[in-house]
Amino acid sequence: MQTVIISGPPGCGKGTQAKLIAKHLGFEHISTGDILRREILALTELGKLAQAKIDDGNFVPDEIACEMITNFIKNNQHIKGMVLDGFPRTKNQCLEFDKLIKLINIRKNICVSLVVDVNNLKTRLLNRNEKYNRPDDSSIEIIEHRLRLYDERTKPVTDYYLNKGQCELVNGNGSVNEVFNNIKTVTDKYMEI
Ligand code: B4P
Repeated sequence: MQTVIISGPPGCGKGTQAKLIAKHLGFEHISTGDILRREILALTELGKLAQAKIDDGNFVPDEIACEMITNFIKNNQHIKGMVLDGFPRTKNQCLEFDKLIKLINIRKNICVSLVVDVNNLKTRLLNRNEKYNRPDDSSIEIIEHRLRLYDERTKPVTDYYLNKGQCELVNGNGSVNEVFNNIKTVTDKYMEI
């Protein structure tokens, strides 16, 4: 199996691009954010626990995020590859994922880290709020909190993979199509398709 991690700050287009790149590579797309939002809608125990965290712009505990990915992999052992959208989100999640990589023999793993100007991020999230009304996009205070959390806890994910020589920074400021082409150049270099 091969994996592509799409990382970057909230609103950088992780979800938008992960779907497109998964289709391009013939890989499965897995978004921890989407799974959590589905659990919230279904009013499950996990959903109740996740709701308060997500709505306030915070992360769910690392163990929960790791368990979601482990379960997905257990149930999808024979797929060609997966595009991870929103995971790993902390250094701890990177370390846990490394254990999984060894366990299930993931041959190739590359992190694509999207770089987007902060004003662009804020505009995109406020626009998304008008369309989808997501509580975590509902005020500039929550958005700024999420951006701070990114700097403190998720930027180290990019640094972790940069240090391992497994990460490329990609300009995420252009149109959806331009950004897709930027990512495609990277994945087509590293992945066997
Ligand atoms: P996510 O679902 O990952 O969402 P996000 O970071 O807010 O957005 P994303 O970057 O995917 O942006 P999108 O493509 O939608 O996380 C939500 C929450 O879940 C987290 O805050 C956290 O609480 C929790 N969570 C998830 N995973 C976790 C984990 N592993 N551990 C702990 N907690 C976890 O794009 C944003 C908007 O911009 C969209 O409206 C889109 O249409 C627009 N857009 C995209 N690309 C554009 C472009 N090129 N130009 C203009 N607009 C664009």
